[in-house]
Order: sequence, then structure tokens, then C-alpha cells
Amino acid sequence: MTVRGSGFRVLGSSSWFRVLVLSALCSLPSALCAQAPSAPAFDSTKAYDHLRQIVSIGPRPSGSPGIERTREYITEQLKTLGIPVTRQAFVAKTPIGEIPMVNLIATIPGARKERISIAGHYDTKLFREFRFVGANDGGSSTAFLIELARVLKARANGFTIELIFFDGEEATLRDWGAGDHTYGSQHYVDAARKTGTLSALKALVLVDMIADRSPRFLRESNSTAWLTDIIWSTAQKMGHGSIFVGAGTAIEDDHVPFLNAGVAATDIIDLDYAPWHTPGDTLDQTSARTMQVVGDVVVGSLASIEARLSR
Ligand code: 1BN
Ligand code: ZN
Repeated sequence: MTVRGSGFRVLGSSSWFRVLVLSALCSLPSALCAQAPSAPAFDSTKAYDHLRQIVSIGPRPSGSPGIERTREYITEQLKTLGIPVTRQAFVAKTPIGEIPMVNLIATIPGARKERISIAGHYDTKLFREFRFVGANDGGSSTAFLIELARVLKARANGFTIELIFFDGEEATLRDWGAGDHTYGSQHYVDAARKTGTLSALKALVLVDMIADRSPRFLRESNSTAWLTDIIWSTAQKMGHGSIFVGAGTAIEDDHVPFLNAGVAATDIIDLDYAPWHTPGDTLDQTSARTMQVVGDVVVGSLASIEARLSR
């Protein structure tokens, strides 16, 4: 009865076991607590294999056969990991007409029902004049989230983790115009508000274009300072201070609807990428090593984010 009322009923027996072991160890002195079961490391070889598969699908603009195949790939991969995926379907009214879109949401239960979302977009920008496969822009975030799912499924998560694959991040017109972008994230926030589930979302970490061969992540200035601080200082402690660097500019991306709704959010994005929105955004311009750095930093930041949210 108590268990049901406290919102823990979604935990399977193996998740319960990890949570109970972690709780027991963490009631002991901190040296023992540090030996609590830990997640496997993020494996960029696996992430890069996903990236290869996703790029091989070809262009993946919203509403296309390519994006439906990408959804099938994501769903199948997560199913293999034992993680169910929810399809959040909607129709976006865009300047080029109504387009069916689908966010994919994968939930990994934690000890608490409040959640941390880690998200990225899986659509590619529509270009009719050339073939655009978005290896870095759309591909890297998708591949990253699939590998992150494997890691976080095996972690004793304090908070529930939600992985969100956004559709419709890209503008349908050539330029990023008012209202013609971030359809998926706006829909997610509107829907969560309507269902009353937004208040349980405590932080959102967005990744976008995270596989450049020469990465440089500037702090995104719209983002929530404490959340950005945790991620950038974790990167520094891990020896990646030359990749996660200082002040940057404001970037409109899928984190903005969350910020506007009062949810703490940050964007790990590298816009300093010469092939951005060109036919040259191909696999050869990307690097597994960069995905490894971002994977290590995001996984390495989670405990501090959970601790900050538990204060
Ligand atoms: C990121 C990747 N974005 C689009 N593809 C968002 C963006 C749009 C960033 C315009 C800067 C300018
Ligand atoms: Zn783009």
C-alpha cells in the first residue's frame, strides 16, 4: 500500500534490488558508499555504430519515410535494452503545411518519481537542393541517447531518467524564423503542462551536434546557470576544460520551451562546425572520441545534478 502510494510501482525487481543495495551502502561511511554498484562506462564504439546506422538511413526530415525508419531503429535498439518507448504523436502546423511528428520518450525508473530528462533531436533539416544526412546535426544526438540508455539502465538512478528524442527541431523554411522550429519540444512541454506531469521534471540536459572532430562547447547563455556550472565543472575536473570552454552566446534550441516553462535546462551544443547545414555534414566529419567525452561528462555530472536537486 505504502509503496503504491509513493509512486514507486513502476520499478521492476532488478531496479528495486539496485536501489535497495545503494540505499543500504550509502547509510554506511562514505568510503563504502563509493563502492555502491556503478553503471558501465559510456562506450563511444557502440554510440558510433549507432551513428553509422542512422546516417545510412539517409535524410530524415520530419514526416519522411527516413524519419519513420529512424524511429523504428531507435525503438528496436531500446527494446533490446529492455526499455519501453512511448510515441508522442502530433501534427505540427508549419509554414509548409501540416506535418505529422512523433517524439519518442524512453523512461528509466529511479528511486524517486521526479525526473531528469536528457534529450536531443533526431530529425534532419529538409533540403530539397542537396542530400543532407546530418551526421552531426541530428545523427550524433540520436546515437548518443541510445548508448546513454544502455548505461543508465544499469545505473542506480536516484531520479527517474527520461530520454527524449525530439522530432521537428529544425525550421521547415531555410532560415530559423519566428515559431518555425523546435516543434517537438514545444509540444512535449504543452502536453506535460496539460497532463500535470511537468512539475515532476526537475532538469533537462539537451545535447545537439556533439560529434565534431574538433569540438568546442561554449556555455549557452539562455541556460540555467547552476546546471551549466555542474556540467562544465565536471568536464574541467575530467580534464576536458579545453573542450568545455567559457562564455558563449544565446542559442535558441529545444531547451528554450523548458526554460520558458520554468524548468532548469541547459544545452550542450557545438555550433562551430563548418559543414553545418551543408551536404558535407557526413560521417567523416564526426568523431567517436568527441561522443566519448560528452558521454563521460554527462554521466559524470549526473550524481552532482541529483545531489543539487535533493537539497
Ligand atoms: C541546431 C542544429 N540548431 C539547428 N540545427 C539550432 C540553431 C538554429 C542554432 C539557428 C543556431 C542558429
Ligand atoms: Zn540543424
